[in-house]
Amino acid sequence: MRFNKISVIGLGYIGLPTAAMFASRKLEVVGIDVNQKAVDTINQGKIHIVEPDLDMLVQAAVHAGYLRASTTAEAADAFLIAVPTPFKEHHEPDLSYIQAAALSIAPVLEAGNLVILESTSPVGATEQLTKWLAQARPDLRFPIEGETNPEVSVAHCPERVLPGKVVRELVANDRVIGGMTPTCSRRSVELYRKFVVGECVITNARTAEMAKLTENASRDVGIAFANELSLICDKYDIDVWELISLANRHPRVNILEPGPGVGGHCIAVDPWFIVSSAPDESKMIRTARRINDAKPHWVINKVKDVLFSILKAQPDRSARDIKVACMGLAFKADIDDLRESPALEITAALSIDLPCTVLAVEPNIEELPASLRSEFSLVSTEEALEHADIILMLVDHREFKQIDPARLMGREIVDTRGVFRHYPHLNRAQRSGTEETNWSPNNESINGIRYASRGDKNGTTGVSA
Ligand code: SAJ
Repeated sequence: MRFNKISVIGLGYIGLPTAAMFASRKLEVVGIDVNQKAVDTINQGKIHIVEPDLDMLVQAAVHAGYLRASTTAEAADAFLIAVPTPFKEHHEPDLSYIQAAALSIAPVLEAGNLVILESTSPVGATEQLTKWLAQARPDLRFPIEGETNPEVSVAHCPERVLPGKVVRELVANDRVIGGMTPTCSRRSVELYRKFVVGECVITNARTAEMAKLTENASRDVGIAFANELSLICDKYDIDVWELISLANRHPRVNILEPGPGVGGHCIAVDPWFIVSSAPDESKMIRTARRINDAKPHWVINKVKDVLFSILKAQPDRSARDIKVACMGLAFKADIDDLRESPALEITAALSIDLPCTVLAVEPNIEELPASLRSEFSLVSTEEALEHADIILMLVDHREFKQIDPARLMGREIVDTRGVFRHYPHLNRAQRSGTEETNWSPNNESINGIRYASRGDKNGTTGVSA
């Protein structure tokens, strides 16, 4: 079949790069989004999100006339739905965006069209999408309820690209393609072949839905293991980064990294789609979610411990005089995405709980979302390093890894990401904090950095959380 015109519904972190990728192959692409500002930005050849190389791709596609955006659906040969699937109360999946997308394209659907659901979805969602389309267009035949000769094909092809590497992974990653029928799968493969170099593996819609949820649940369980280790190490005064790097020298061990918690709109969300539909069977998946969700609270308590230690050691100071720099707000390194970010959650909680001044640093955004502006202020890395008493490292952004250790002189550090793990003197200090390393929290002889690993030794605290 010929795909002359492709429509992508939802121009976010997945939809926009996918639309640009088809356009880069000289196919006519129209992207549909409810956000007028995003539509206007894209039509100027610009982008409204931060993603490496995407700006160039979109600019080229728009200027060459292959890509444009609109708020109204129009007829096309193939429709790709890439809208959010958050969860509602009790962690149940919210399919309202998929339903809205279905209702928006239904009036322009024609016999011979292909509809692909890319949004990460609970098992059964593609079937539900097909039902919504069939209800809206009783004049067309859809691949449900034993229909042997559907006029419209429907498939699930979950996006699997990593924010920060989207452009590369869209082309290189294998795709799992689950059609409502084998023909739906084959037609979808034909479409993705326009730009996907990875393998397109065919299965059915339900298995494709579950495959995507399994990938993210597997990563969540792995991170929960690392986060649990960080708590155990804290208790035993062991450097968790060193521990993991040693264990990972075993040929069959590959432990992930601890952090301040798990963020983003995928890994912190998708495992619940399994738990909510199979609650009795999903014990490990649920426990992992809870471990990762609890980590931000643990970090908040660590900062409070550090604050109390400062006040104990310097009774002339009051908590109001203390400045806490929260380094990073995004949910992970080198992106601007604040959704479900543990760093943001921690920063907001500290600014509410503590009388201190909270300075937030996020090099990837220009300004704070309006809802946060009254809670804390956004400052540059430079300003934070100049004024902070406590440096709380929350995201391992490129800029933070380049901080000169000498700039940390006299500050208390809580490093949830191991950003400073490669500074040998800090690591030595973390391990012992004793004379053995010629270091103590009150002795600033090693680059003058006050940095202890865990616990409150000698009255001053720094933590590698
Ligand atoms: N994180 C850790 N430790 C680690 C790895 C990650 O704390 O060792 C944290 C990150 O800091 C972040 C969160 O986990 O807060 C999630 O980050 P991530 O890089 O693991 O994943 P996402 O959410 O950016 O993208 C994931 C990817 N899924 C897998 O790797 C299995 C991606 O391929 C998916 O396309 C994406 O979810 C999605 O859209 O579902």
